[in-house]
Parts: sequence; structure tokens; C-alpha cells
Amino acid sequence: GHSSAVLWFTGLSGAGKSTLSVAVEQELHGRGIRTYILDGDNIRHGLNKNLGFSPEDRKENIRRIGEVSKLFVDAGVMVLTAFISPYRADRDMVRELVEDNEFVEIYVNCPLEECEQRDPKGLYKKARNGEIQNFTGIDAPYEAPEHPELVVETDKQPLEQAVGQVIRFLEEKGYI
Ligand code: GGZ
Repeated sequence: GHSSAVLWFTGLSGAGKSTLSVAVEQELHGRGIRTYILDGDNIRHGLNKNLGFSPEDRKENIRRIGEVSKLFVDAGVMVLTAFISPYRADRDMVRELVEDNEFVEIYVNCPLEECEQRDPKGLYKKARNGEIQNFTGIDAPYEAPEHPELVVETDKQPLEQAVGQVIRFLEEKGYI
């Protein structure tokens, strides 16, 4: 068996949160663990489609994601979330929402320069051009976690190694 929790991936756009969460999910599936990924595709296009990117809307975005995560964890599912979640206070709010040990904050750390170079959706370019406002890292803040459970650097190691870091943490702490 396993003990379910929220694996809260936080980091800049393009840092690799989604990629890492999908790869970790695959590994967990291989061990027979039920998972669910919450990301922009299933949350910002559905439950939260009335929210934008102002600080207030991001806060509400994260609050709702936290509440949904809590429900999944109560159902025994391992939840993986992939949101920028730039504000420390908002992440801490989710931490407080669930039981001790049910919140695993994983800082997907990648330098802004690297994220901007990757720019998979061309959003950094648009932000630089002024076509998008309040873009995290450009004209909106990202508050790096001060005491995350785990820091994963995606520009210094291959994906498999980053996955290994997360899995090893979960094993060592007895989640899986
Ligand atoms: C940041 C934005 C913005 C602005 C649109 N700022 O790389 P992506 O495209 O797929 O990931 C980003 C995603 C961020 O949504 P989150 O729900 O993770 O943000 S938060 O946790 O801060 O609420 C990006 C896209 O949406 N996007 N405009 N202004 N990212």
C-alpha cells in the first residue's frame, strides 16, 4: 500500500512541471498506485475557466486546486499538481488545508534564462513584446519556496534522474 499525498510541483512556466509530473505518474502507475494529475488543461479550462492571472485570481486558482486535491487525497489517490503557484502564501494555504505529511512541495527549479530559451509556447516572447501582461518571471513575481520538501533542478540532469529524485524521496519518507 501507499499513503496518499499531494505532490505539489511549483516553478516557472517552462521549468518542466508537467513533464516531470507525467513521468513520475508513470513510475507510480508501474507500482500499482492510483494517481491523478491536476494541471492547466483540466483545471484552468474547466473548474477555473473564469479565472485569469491577477494575484487575486491566481490565489483563487490555487485555493480551488487545493480543495480538489484534498478530496482526491481523502479518496486515497496520489495527486500530482503542476501549477506555477508563484505566491508562497498561496502554497502555504494549501499546505494548511491538508494533514501534516500530505503536502509535498517540489520546487521545479530552472533558471528564467533557460525557461525563456525553451519557450515551448512562445509565451515569454509575447510577454517581452508586451502582448501578454503579468507574466510570471517577466512582469509578475515568482516567490521560490524557502523550505520545500524537495528541489529538482531540470536544467542540470536528464528527466529520468529528476524522476528518480522524486521517487527516492517518496520511498525514503514511506509514502510508497
Ligand atoms: C503565467 C501564464 C500567463 C501569465 C498564460 N503568467 O507554460 P504554460 O502557459 O502552459 O503554463 C502557464 C500557465 C500558468 O497557469 P497556472 O494555473 O499554473 O498559473 S498560477 O499557478 O500562477 O495560477 C502559461 C499560461 O498558463 N499563462 N498567461 N500571465 N502563465
